[in-house]
Amino acid sequence: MSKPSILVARAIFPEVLAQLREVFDVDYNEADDIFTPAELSRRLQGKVGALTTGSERIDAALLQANPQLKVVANMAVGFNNFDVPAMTAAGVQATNTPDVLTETTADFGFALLMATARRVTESEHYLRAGQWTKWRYDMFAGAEVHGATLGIIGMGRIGQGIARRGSHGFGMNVVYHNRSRLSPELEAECKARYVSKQELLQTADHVVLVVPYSAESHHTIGAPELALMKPTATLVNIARGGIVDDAALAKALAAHQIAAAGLDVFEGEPAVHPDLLKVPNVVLTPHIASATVKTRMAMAQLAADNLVAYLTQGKALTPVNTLAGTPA
Ligand code: 8YV
Repeated sequence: MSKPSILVARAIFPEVLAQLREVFDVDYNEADDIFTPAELSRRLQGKVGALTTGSERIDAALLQANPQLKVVANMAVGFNNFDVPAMTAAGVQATNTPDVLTETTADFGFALLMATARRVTESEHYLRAGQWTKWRYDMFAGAEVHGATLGIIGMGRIGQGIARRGSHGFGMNVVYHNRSRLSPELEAECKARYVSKQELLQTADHVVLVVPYSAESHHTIGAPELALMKPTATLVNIARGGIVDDAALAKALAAHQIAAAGLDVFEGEPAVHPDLLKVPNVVLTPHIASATVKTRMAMAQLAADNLVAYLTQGKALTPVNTLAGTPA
């Protein structure tokens, strides 16, 4: 009997690919390049499943051109590359990789916060450029982290992980803003206090963004929000490009309206707004918050397990949408 055909849309761990090849006939795109929408649609012809990596757009046009498609497993917790209502209407199961990346991503949020507040990359560039010839009392003097006020926008699993690190590890005063409040038990565990977005922006020394991307969260931080922040404050975005208006942020950084920013995600990435590359007070990383060997392996494994579970047993492990007739 022939095996069902799937597409693995970008390079993954060889061990995980080998497992998939035992069950499926795999069309593998080993290249690092992301497919254009037309290429993706063409490569999906005849495929019942796909493993995507968070950037491949799955929309109504693609689904219409590929009515045989049954499941798309995203190797990411975020799934803003999916048009979920269109997938549900087409009877296509969407899956993501929650939980396995929570702590690693929260670690990185803190790494970026520390690097930004303490001017780590800026000072390294200075040293590498041979400019370190003497010591000065104010050389790369940054902002305190311990004991400071940490404001978290988006209090899902990763936001809670950052809150715990801040309150328990660094004695920070943690405030958060979210669509809904946490339970009193979770607020106590995270030692985090719910405040309005305005209060958070006005009082936080460090603002970390961990909110999922949607039309509603587009430009959560733009010029008006940056104007509310303290001139000594730092901003960290480990959520998604588009949550921050990057052009407005570059202007605010150049004008020292806020002290510094740490960005792992960008509007239109992998392109980065050219004005962000010109300002020294920003730490820039190429969307690596979940990038430890162990976590990326766990993400790939879970995405692959979702494909196998859905296509062999009709039930995904971590579904994003609920389809009519799916077993509970
Ligand atoms: C991924 C992410 O590495 O999980 C997410 O939502 O942003 C990252 O962990 C990225 O989407 C590529 O898979």
